[in-house]
Amino acid sequence: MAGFLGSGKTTVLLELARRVAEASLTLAIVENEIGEVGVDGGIVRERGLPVRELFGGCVCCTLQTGLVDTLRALAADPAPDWVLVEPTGLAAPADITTTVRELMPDVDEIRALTLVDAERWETLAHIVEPLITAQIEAADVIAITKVDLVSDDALAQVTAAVRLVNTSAPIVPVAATAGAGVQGIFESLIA
Ligand SMILES: Nc1nc2c(ncn2[C@@H]2O[C@H](COP(=O)(O)OP(=O)(O)OP(=O)(O)O)[C@@H](O)[C@H]2O)c(=O)[nH]1
Ligand SMILES: [Mg+2]
Repeated sequence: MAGFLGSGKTTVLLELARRVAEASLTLAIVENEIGEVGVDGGIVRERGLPVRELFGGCVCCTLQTGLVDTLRALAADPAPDWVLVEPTGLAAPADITTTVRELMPDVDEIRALTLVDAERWETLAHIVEPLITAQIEAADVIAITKVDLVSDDALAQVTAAVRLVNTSAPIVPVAATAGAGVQGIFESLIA
């Protein structure tokens, strides 16, 4: 799962976790925390979900071996059907999927879900364009989040801009605080 800081990753992750459980699939969550305190890990744990936290860097670069070690430990525990990984908002998902693919050949499927913040698209697409572009390019599924906060025109503009960068991934509009659209993400991920 990728998406800039504050784009809605934890919110979507919790909603996705519910759907995974409803489908009678087992799940583990890995949170890559910024700083010393496990903010998102705490939120996930409060919901009664199993979570492991990785501190002190980003799983897309300095913590790649930490992520693989954590995934190996999960796989032995016994292996869950799904592992949802929330990296930091600065992560490039291609680096993560390449590493896991190379070092963990037993993992059946790896899907990159990228979140694009509709409300802050104009701002972020300018300020951090290379990062946002890399996140969208690497995505197997793209969720445009916070659509409840923008007009239909603005949503159409973001969708068109995202489609130019990634011509094939499904694009799902989402208002995750209300749970809307998350079923579409789940279905696209398992398709
Ligand atoms: N209105 C609205 N707010 C949302 C939506 N999704 C997330 N938010 C809000 O956006 C803020 C950030 O959401 P998070 O889920 O914490 O985002 P994140 O990407 O995990 O953030 P970091 O882990 O800090 O990078 C929170 O205040 C959420 O309640 C949405 O679909 N609609
Ligand atoms: Mg988060």
